[in-house]
Amino acid sequence: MSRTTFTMIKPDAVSAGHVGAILEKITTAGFDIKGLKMTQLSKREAESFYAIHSERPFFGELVQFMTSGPIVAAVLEKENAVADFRALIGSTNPEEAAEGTIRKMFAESVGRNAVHGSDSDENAAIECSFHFSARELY
Ligand code: ABT
Ligand code: MG
Repeated sequence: MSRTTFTMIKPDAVSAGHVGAILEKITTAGFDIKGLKMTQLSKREAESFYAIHSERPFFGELVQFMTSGPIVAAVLEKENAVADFRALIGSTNPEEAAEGTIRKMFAESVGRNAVHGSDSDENAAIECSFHFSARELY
């Protein structure tokens, strides 16, 4: 099992001013930040990042939302990183997210849900290298 996962603080949470509070939750939960950057996804980048959902009815809105403003991307390290981070962020739909999870605290809706977390070790590796070069990781 890998010790690495990837997260994005999404445009809704960045524009609402939640970056500091979310990073605080992440580090308090025991994750080390190995890489961190603010950036804005192009339409092409968002379409490629979410290509798995390209046939879903919400794809257009998803790409529109994810390109609507800057995001904060981070590479995180911890024992059992992928599963532990998914537990920390909570369910995709904030109405179903457990008390104390990042999405329960900061997400507006299923489509504007504050944070992304990789769903497998394989995708974590792909997503980390999508956003960070080796010299941007510490
Ligand atoms: P991500 O971390 O963004 O991948 O979310 P998560 O893995 O929890 O959920 P999935 B199923 O991967 O959803 C991807 C994005 O699609 C949005 N979405 C999903 C909708 O807008 N409507 C829906 O009905 C579903 C199932 C939520 C996710 N994100 N954003 N932004
Ligand atoms: Mg997902």
